[in-house]
Amino acid sequence: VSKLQPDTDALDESVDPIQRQLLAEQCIVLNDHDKVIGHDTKRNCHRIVNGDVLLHRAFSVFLFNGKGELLLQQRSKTKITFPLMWTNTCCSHPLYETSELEEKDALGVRRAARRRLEIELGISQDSISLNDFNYLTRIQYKALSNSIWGEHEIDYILFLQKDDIEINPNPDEIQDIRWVTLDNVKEMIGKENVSLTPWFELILNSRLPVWWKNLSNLKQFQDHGKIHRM
Ligand code: DMA
Ligand code: MN
Repeated sequence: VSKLQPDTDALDESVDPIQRQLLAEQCIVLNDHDKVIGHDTKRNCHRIVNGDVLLHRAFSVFLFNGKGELLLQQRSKTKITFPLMWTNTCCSHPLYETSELEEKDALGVRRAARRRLEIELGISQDSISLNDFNYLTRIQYKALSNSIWGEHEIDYILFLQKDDIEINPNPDEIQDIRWVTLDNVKEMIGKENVSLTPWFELILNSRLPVWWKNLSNLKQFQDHGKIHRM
């Protein structure tokens, strides 16, 4: 879609080698209505060009245990965007591949979520079925991380409640994890050394509390009709 960045090689020098390889992944480029209009590399989908970032498809997983605690992660210090910030369980992008492009029942996004839960948190793909994800709604937002990298996404919100999942965080992706109640999250806010990602903060300050209180009754919140712009 875009061929706007002539200085990619020089820029990539400053990125951690493991995260640098991932910059070649093909993300799904969208119009404002979540219609696929093309694809481009993770690099080009997160470069700020004239203050703007290409709109692309993403997902955010919120994993709860049987007690209703949410698993948070602190992003590793090598992430190109929002390093060391605390955020929801797992976020990433469905790739521009047939299986992850499937839009029926958000199947492509569910597959991508299961793939990334394994990569980031070591959760075996056998331990989660695609139906376990409760797809709630879509949120569109833009947030710049620094002067080079940013986000501009339509983010599919996926809730998942399951007990006894074995978790082995991948240190290339995750610095730390923590199971929290909503009160715990509120306690974290404003603490020195704790900052939250912009999308997690947006969701926390809008619908997260009501969704969280209704974990066994989420059907009422399922809404594929509207994209919530924040
Ligand atoms: C991107 O997350 C998706 C959202 C919703 C912000 P990310 O930067 O963690 O992506 P990845 O894990 O693929 O680097
Ligand atoms: Mn993104």
